[in-house]
Amino acid sequence: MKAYRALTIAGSDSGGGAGIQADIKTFTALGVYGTSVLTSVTAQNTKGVFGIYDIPLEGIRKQLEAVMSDIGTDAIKIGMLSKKEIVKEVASFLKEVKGIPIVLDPVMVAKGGSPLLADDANEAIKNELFPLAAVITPNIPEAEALTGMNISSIDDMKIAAEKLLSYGSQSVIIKGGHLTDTAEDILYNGKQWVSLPGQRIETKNTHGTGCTFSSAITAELAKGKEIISAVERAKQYIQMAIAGADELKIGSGHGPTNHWKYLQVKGFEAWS
Ligand code: PXL
Repeated sequence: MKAYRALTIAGSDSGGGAGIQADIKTFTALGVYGTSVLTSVTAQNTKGVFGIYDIPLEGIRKQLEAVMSDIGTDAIKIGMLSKKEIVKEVASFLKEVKGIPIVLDPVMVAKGGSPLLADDANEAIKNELFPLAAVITPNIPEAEALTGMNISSIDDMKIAAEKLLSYGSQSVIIKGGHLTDTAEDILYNGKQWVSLPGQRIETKNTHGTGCTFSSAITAELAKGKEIISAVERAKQYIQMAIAGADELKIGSGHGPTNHWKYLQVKGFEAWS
């Protein structure tokens, strides 16, 4: 037996609900061995972001080299990259890594609205990293910022998905959770449209939802699943994590989602 491996390249959330903490909890819950390359350290809790400290470029490259030269990985997730220089450093390393699916979550703001990346990082992410990605996972505000269009319906989501796909990733998922009457996500790979209907769950405890969803996709791709079934499994995982969030009672602000819920309901499914 050999464990599947997933690498997250992302920021640290000291509060444990988002960033690499969410990613590694999710990888673990889905039976995948997680490694991490930290890009920034945030001082954060459920109430807000109190500081962002970027890791020096050399430290990012050394972490990438350390993980990949020994452990390797079956899939890679990219989350918070706070500035253009970090995007370029990560992209220059990943251009040489062939045949490993990359899930790119174009993280822009934290739950409470604090920006997590510099304005000029967006263009760099689009130009340097989208072409390397198996899938990108923007939410509606991120898709609006990346395409420059307003998105207020499923039809708008489809137009935005086509536009985003033209920037070079193999597929695009736009997460519909910010549309008022639906939590439907749309997946497009240039040939097929897949609708992932959601169930809107009323809770303020949704901190780290985007990180958790994209790392669940990464874990499933690491196990060798095709993109559509990986995304369907990840959607189940995140729906359960949100549905179970209020049970945790962590912090007094926007609490984390429940990374164990899927395990409680489905049991442990490593190497399935
Ligand atoms: O969910 C976006 C995100 C990504 N990465 C880090 C974060 C957050 C949101 O708070 O803290 C480190």
